[in-house]
Amino acid sequence: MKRVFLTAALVLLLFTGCATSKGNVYNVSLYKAVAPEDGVTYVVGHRNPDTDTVSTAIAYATLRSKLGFNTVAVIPGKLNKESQFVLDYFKVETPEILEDATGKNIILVDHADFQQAVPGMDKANIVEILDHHQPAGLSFENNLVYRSAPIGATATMLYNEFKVNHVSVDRKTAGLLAAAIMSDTNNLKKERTTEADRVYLAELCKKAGIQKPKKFFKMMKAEGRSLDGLTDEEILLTNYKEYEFSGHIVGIASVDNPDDDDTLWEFAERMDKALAAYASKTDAEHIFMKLDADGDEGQEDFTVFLYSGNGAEEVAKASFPAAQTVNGHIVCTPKLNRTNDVVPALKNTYEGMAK
Ligand SMILES: [Mn+2]
Repeated sequence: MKRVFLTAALVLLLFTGCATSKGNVYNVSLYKAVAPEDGVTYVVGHRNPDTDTVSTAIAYATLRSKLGFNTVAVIPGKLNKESQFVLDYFKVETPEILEDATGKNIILVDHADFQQAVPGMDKANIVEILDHHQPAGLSFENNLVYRSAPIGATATMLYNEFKVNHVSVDRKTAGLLAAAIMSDTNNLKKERTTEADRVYLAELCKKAGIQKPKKFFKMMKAEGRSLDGLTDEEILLTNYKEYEFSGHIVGIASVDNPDDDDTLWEFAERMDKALAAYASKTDAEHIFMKLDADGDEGQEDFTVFLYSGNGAEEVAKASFPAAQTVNGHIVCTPKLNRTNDVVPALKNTYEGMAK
């Protein structure tokens, strides 16, 4: 009987990874190894922040604070409407904006790419990265903790951090993380959604008191999609990221057609102009926008692929050879996903140009 108990205890210990009252020894050791001698460490996500990036910055600062580390969440710029809705809904205060990362101790969440980071990040002391994207040619002088996983949301990795550290997730944090998983996976419908995203989302919804996840997701999306009061440039920047492909700096925006399809082509014209105007304000050589629209009854949803910059049209056409031309615009059916379709296709085209 005694032996059975001992074996059970040992197995439990192995699975929990040496839990202590202060959390998991292994993880806490990692945090300690990178903790700056003094001062605060800031957690920050990518520019033009989305719900995953904001929620994970807040959640990670909460977790590390509970483990005794001086960690503060900041945001890289103004929140989009969806994220603002989520923070308001769970009564979470909006973090301060970090304008310049120079000389600061930093944890990056939801990106591993200077092109998408707060200015000055190349002169910051980056101690940790937690991300679910492909790393983009970063190199560091110092050693750091770098965790990356090919899953639906950084929020899924974050919830896992709470679990392995044996820190319970409060209602607000659970709400932020649940919303983030829904947002990044389009409520578990995106291709890169994993079993972990599914299982964790269900657990988080329970903890957050979200009884009807589908209804919550719809409400969140409706708030996010509302373009009321936004300028065309703000619409463009609602979901905009910059990348570097073979030495070319490239911006990719993603927007949903806000109204019914009658106004789609008018909206596309407006966005065309917004792209051209924004092109003069950024370092990006080419800017693209995937404008997603609903198909007619029984038809597939599609993407209108807009572009701006010298040579951008050729890149767009070479990247999507199967696209059709409708009303003078490049149209891809079924609709494109930025991570799975647009980024690899453009990357490939620029690589080909470099040869
Ligand atoms: Mn994300």
